[in-house]
Amino acid sequence: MVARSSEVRQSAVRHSASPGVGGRRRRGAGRLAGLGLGGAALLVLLTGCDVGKTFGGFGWPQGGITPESHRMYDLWIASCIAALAVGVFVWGLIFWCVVRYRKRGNDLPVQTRYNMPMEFLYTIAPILIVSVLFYYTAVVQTDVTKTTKNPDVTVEVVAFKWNWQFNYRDGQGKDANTVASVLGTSEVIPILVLPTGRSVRFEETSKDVVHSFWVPEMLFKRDVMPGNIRNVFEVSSLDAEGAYVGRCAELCGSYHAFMNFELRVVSPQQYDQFLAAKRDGKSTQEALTAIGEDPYASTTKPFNTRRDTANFNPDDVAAGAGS
Ligand SMILES: [Cu+2]
Repeated sequence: MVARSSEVRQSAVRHSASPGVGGRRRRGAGRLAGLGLGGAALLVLLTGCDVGKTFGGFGWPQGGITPESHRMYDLWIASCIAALAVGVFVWGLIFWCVVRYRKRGNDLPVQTRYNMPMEFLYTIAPILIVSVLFYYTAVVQTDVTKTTKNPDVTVEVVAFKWNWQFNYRDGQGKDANTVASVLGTSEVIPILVLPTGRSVRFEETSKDVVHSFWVPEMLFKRDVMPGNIRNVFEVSSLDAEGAYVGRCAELCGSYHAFMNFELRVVSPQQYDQFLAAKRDGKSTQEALTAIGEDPYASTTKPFNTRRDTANFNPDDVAAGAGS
């Protein structure tokens, strides 16, 4: 049966005009729960925790080797926890409303339009959440992209179709000099040797098109641009010795997928010896052997470019086509 409009209006007014002590208590409890969840999320944001490990990093790669990578990881985990807290709170409210206000008769449920405290809460709560997320994102981003005046090591990363050259520099900027260099070829993967515990500045430039310098364990990649743009970023230290694969992460042409390199993190003493050996004119492989390291890359290997065969139509080659 459809109620007449005058009955509906009276019923609605009756309900909304007298919410009673119980209604006020319920609203107060809801606000308290919201504040509690927000506070918990903030606490996690501030302190960081191991929840990420339990949930596989919420999709974020784990195993970063720089302090910067850990800060980005913590931000991601805290953001996920905050999003989940808000989500669980909203889901809870939805289910609570479904059960609490399920249809019991033909009376219209309590109408809460123009409820100023509610409207205020709906507006302020999202603004607060976004502000907190924005603040911590800005803090972490500023920290991760900051550069210093005197980093311990400066490397010029030169990308070209389709390999890498790493130049160890005696200062910053274009005018500094290269004191040693590692050049990749189709047969030998270039190995970028760097020390633990020292700040490293990467200055990137490309000889042709846009490439992208990416070591997954740094959780950071940055485009390598041609021309006068010299992209620069720093890591305050590398924390774990080892070999890490590096890749080009920008589609740059036919052999883009072959543009791998290796980052070899060694002790500061080994690094100094490596640089000294390179300065003495030794090859990269000889210098690596001199410091007791594997002379060749262990995380990736040169790809067979098959440039001398028609790799797309081998049958045509056999038949003599195109010769
Ligand atoms: Cu590339």
